[in-house]
This record gives sequence, C-alpha cells and structure tokens, in this order.
Amino acid sequence: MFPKGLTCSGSAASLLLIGLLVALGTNLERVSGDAGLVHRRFEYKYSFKPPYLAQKDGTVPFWEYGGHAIASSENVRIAPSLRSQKGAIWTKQKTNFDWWEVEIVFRVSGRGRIGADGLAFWYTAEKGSYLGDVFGSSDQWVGLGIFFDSFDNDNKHNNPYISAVLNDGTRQFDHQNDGSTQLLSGCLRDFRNKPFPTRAKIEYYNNILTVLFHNGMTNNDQNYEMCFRAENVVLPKTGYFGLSAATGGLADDHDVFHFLTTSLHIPGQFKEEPAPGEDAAKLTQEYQDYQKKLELQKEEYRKEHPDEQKDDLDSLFEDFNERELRQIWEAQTNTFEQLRTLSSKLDEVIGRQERTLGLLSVSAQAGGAAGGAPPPQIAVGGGGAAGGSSIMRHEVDALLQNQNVMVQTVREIRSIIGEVHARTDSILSNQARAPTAQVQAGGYDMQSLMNEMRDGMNQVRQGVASVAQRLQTHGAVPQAQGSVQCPTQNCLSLTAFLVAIVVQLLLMLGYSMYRDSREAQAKKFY
Ligand SMILES: [Ca+2]
Ligand SMILES: [Ca+2]
Repeated sequence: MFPKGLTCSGSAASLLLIGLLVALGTNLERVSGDAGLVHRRFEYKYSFKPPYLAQKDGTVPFWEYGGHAIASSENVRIAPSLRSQKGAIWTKQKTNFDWWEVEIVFRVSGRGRIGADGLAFWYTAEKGSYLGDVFGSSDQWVGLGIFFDSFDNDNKHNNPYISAVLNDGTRQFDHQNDGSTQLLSGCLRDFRNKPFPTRAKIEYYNNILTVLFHNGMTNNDQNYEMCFRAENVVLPKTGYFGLSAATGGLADDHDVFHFLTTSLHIPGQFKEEPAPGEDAAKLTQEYQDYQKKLELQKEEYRKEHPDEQKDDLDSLFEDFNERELRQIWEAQTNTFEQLRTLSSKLDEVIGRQERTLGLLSVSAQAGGAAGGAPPPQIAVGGGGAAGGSSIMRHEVDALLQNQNVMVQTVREIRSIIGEVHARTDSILSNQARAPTAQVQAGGYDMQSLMNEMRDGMNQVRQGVASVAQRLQTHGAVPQAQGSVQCPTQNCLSLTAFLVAIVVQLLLMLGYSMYRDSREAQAKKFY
C-alpha cells in the first residue's frame, strides 16, 4: 500500500513538473522568437567573399583598394609580410541602413613570434587614406575603428589585443599606449598564426556595439566568444566600411577572406524594395552575363596555360606529412566539438536542476504556509495539490532503497526467530522424554538459548511489532525454568522443614499442656 501511494504521488508530481518545464520552455521560445523578428538582409554591395573575390582585372566589385593591398580571387592581402607596408580597402558606397552586422574572416600570420602592426576595421563618415598612420588608414577619423593590434608598443605584455576606439575627428591616435587611453572597450585575444582563419562579428544595433571573436582553433563557424559589449554608442548615421593594415620593422601577412555585411532592421520599420520585379529581372540578366564572361575567361586561361592543368592535378594529392597533420587537426577538432557539446549539455542539466530546485523551494514554502500541522514525509493529501509536487525522483529512490533494506532486515529477523522456535521445540521434547537426567544439561542449554532469545527480542523490538508479539508467545518458555532450579532448593529446605515441624509439634504439645493445666485451674474457680 505504501509503495503504491508513493508511485501515484510521484507520477502526479513528475507530470506537474513536466508541465511547468514545458510552460517555461515555451516562454523562452517566445522571447527568442521576439529577438528573431529583427529583419536581416544580406548587403552584397558592402560585402566580398571567395571564390571570384577579385575579377580578372583585379577589381573587387563594389570596393576600392589601394596602397600595398593586393586582391586575388580568394582573399584580399591588405598588407603583405614585408617591412613598412600599408594598405586599405573601402566600400564605394555609403551605407543606407541604420543598424548592421559585419562578419570578417581573416588571417594574420607571420614567421616571427611577434608580429606587427595589425589590422583595422573601420566604419567612418568618410573614407580614410590608403597609406595612413593608423594601421594604414587616416588618423582623426569620424566614427569607429576596431584594431587587431599585434605589436605591443607600450610594452605592457598585453598584445595581440582587440580594441575599439571612437573618434569625432579631433583626436590623434595614441600609438605609444596602443590606444589604451582612448579605448571604448576591448579584449585580449591572440589572433596570430591560428590553424584556421580567425573571425570577428561586429554588430551595431540600437546603439549597442557588440564584438564577438572566433579564435580560429576550429573550422566551426559557431564557436564565437564575446569580446565586448558597449551600450550608448553613437556612430555616424551613414558611413563607409573599410579594412586597413600596416607592417613595421616586423611584418605579418594580413589576409581577409570574407567581409559579409547584414543590415538589421527593427520590426515594423523594414523598408521593402521598390518594384522588385524589374530589379530582379535586371539582376538576373547581370548575373547571366557575368557567368558567360567568367566561362569565357576560364576557357582563355586554359588555352594560355596548358601546363597549369598538371599543377592542379599535383596539388590535388597531399604528401604524407600534410595528411598526417590534417588528420591530427581533424581529430582535435572532433574532440573539441565533443567537449563543447558535453559542456553545453552540462550547462543545460545544471540550468534545469537550478530551475527545478527553485520550483521546489517555492512549492515547499507554499506548503509550509498552508498547513500548520507537521507535514508528513510524503504529501499524498488531496487538499495540498501544490504540495504534492514537491517529491523529487531521487527522494523517491532513496525511500524505496530504505524500504528494501527494511524488508531484508525483517526477513533476517524472521529466520532467526524460526531457528529459536525450532530449538525450543526440540529442547521441550527432550525434557518430556527424560525429565530427570537431562534437566541439568537442559538447564545450561536453556541458559544460552535464553541469551540468544533475549538478543533476538531486542532486534525484533527495533524491527516490527508483529514479530515482537510472536516472540512474546515464546516468552512463556522461561516460566518452565522454575522447575529446573527447584531440586537444589528442595534438598536444602527438607531438613529445615523437619526441624520446623519438630519445633511446631513441641510448641503445640507445650501449648496443649499449658491449656489443659489452665482449664483445670478454671474448673476449680467455677
Ligand atoms: Ca600596437
Ligand atoms: Ca600593449
């Protein structure tokens, strides 16, 4: 009966709990759904990416670059690993949206343990120069600069560093202190010489500037970490996106593979494109022309370089070392992934546990406030429906385990009692067969048995009352012991008995004689 009630209330509790969790879950989903309502649109006129990043003539569609920058079909090398190089690339058009997110996939690599100078991302009211003083671009800019600063100018051992600096066009960049005196925010991250390209996600939405960083240890584009988040950031209403880089005495290659801009629009304020039909037709035509042009160019290239084909084939095969390295990296990436999943799962579990504990304490408080009477260990009461939800799975398990232990103990006690019973029976029958000879021996046997039984009694008293009753029925046995002890007492009291009788007789005789004499005297008087 007890376990039955337990499972009943347990299942009711778990149902209630599941219900609550589901309610919580839908609530969370709704919130994220709200966040998801932000309209996002890919802005191809403010983006570049491989393949065909640069066209055959070296131009990057919708972008302008200069200085020592070199664009290829795969990337833009904004500053090459040579001394004192500077370069930059800027969008041709000003932005026409308020909020945006830019994802940059880049690589800063060099042979040295230390590199220089760094790479910069810009969002400024005007385009900067291609050979400027601040990471290759102009000083005294109006807007935002985010610097991937490789070289430690102030010797505080805090580079490579990612820093964000705002400028209204009046201040000169504090190179000597790595801009630390002008910093909006930043984070210490090593972005040099990573196995995979490093990434940065820069989001500007509702005057909140957020920078996320991907350390390039994996090829998974989800592994972003927070670098910083700054509120109340006011940037120019419209501006140009740009990238610049510079080298010094030390030199790194500064390569950018992807520059992907997404415009963000507050729900309800999303502007639809005018006359989409016309535009789409025009774009399709442009695309088809471009494809044809590309194919023609490919054909030409093949005719001009018949040897290239072989090289291409050779490059398809990797040598032993390369393969081994690749396999190691793949394995490591895999391990890292697994760890990440585990970690996130653990977080999930901890979150759930905390949520459940919170619910538990709330319901426990409610139960305590409702009922003044001491609450039973298991709340099965129909009145306290909310209180019934307070049983946890592990508590139920613990109770069941305790019960099992109790049942086992009772079984053991029962077997002990059975043994005691059997022994008593055998002793009683022995006594019945040979009452005189066995009495003494039986007496000693009974003594040890008595002890055993007393122990048994104690155990049983601790255990179950019904078993104790059963023991008490056997408790009558000790009374039989009175007859066991009596012969020794009898032997002693026999002489005393005879003496007493003799004394009594003498007394009686004396008394009768005395009475007779008194009666004789009395007869004389009357
Ligand atoms: Ca620096
Ligand atoms: Ca520094």
